[in-house]
Amino acid sequence: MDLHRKRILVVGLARTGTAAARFLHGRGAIVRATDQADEGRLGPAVAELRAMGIALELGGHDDASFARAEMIVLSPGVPHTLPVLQAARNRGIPVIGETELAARFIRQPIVAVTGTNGKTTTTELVGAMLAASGRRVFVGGNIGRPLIGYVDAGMTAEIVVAEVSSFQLDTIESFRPAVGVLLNITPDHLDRHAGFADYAAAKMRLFDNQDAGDIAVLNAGDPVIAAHVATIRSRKLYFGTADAGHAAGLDGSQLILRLPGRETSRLDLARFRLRGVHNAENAAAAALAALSAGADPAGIQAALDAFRPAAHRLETIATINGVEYVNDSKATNVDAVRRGLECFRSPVVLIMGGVDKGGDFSLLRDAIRCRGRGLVLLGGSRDALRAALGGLLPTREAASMQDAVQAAQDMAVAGDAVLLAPGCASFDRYANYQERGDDFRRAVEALKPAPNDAPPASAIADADKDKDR
Ligand code: UMA
Repeated sequence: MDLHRKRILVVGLARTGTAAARFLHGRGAIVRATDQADEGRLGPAVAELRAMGIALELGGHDDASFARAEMIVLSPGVPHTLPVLQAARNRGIPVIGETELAARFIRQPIVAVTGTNGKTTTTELVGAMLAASGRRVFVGGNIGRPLIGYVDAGMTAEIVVAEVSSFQLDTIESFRPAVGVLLNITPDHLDRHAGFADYAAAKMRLFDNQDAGDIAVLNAGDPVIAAHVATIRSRKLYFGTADAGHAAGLDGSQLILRLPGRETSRLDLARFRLRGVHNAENAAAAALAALSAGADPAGIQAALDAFRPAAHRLETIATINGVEYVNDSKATNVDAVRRGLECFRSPVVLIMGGVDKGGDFSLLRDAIRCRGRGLVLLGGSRDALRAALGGLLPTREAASMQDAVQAAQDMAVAGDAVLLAPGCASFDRYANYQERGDDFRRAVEALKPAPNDAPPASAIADADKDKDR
């Protein structure tokens, strides 16, 4: 793709947009970069772009810049349906996302992972399995490292492992992963997509450009995926329970991999530290993808044994007065909250709330009835939460994270857990879910433990004990 002297508009100047603008400028394009936020909110990367000679348009978008561009590159946070983008398309101006831009340059095979929940864990696992098998990998994408940065840095890996979101898939054209992994599809981001069908269709775009030589790794137990698989042209490998004979089968703490034309491998999940049956599924999906992309069973086993849970995902912060405080700030949609709750064997005081993404909170009623001790509502979506879940449990409202943790402490009794699982995005109060989780940690650390407080066994059940759920 020749970028020299091409007039390109980059829209959205956070991590992705600044990386794309730097790359395009370096390849000789005439780059203009715009963000609706003003410079004060955007940070020093934007000043660096100006110093490079890139024209900036901050604090809003000018329609004329869209009309004058020869190509428009979007950051994932910018809706591709904005009227000004529709108008540009109508004039014949190509509008692509940064993932598509990067895909046009990446020469190595790509393993791409998508799904509503578990993407980041699975992406990291695939990368670790390939690395432990001696392969040079770059791990990036929605995980927080834009793929265009990899292209800009000279593309020195043998394999690229990319987490991709529905936003990124919305704006691909030729992006073609050699291995595409689809973990699950449940409602999320309904504030941005035109409904659940549109969201599911975006996820399925992962397979749009694959052909019979490529591989699709699919969750055998997901009804929405099952309803869409007929459109996939590549070779399908399923993960699920072992008795069903899938390519990756879970049997208690065993993971059995049966790839056509290869010896069966049995992996042991006994030392795998991530909790919950959903994480065992993530491990199964990752193992299938890594094996298909050149990892060996010994490397896969080594990566499973060494993998450590990431922060903000069912992360135990402290046990105070016999109550375990668990940070699951990454649970930003309804299904993630349900999966998290189902990992607990003790009663839970649940802290929820934030920016409502249009999910149906009432789907949590059964899980909350089974395990809930109390509910604390914090943030913008409390009316929707109260309407869907009110009356099931004692419910309190909180004005700050500190209040929420205090209210949860008042409601919990020894042996319970307090779980931050918001079921919502964080943007009403925080820049991202990490900041929200950090705030929860600080609020928990400020609680005073009783003297001689002895931590009991964790309230969260292990994955292998959960397999009947
Ligand atoms: N903006 C505009 N005009 C608009 C809308 C937004 O100028 O109409 C500007 C905003 O003012 C802001 C910028 O766009 O300055 C934000 O762009 P961005 O959200 O794309 O920010 P990045 O930091 O580049 O983050 C993006 C992904 N963000 C989203 O998809 C919302 C990050 O995923 C990703 O890690 C990063 O690229 C690197 O690839 C985050 C996410 O929440 C973690 N993803 C969703 C998820 O996982 O559920 C999809």
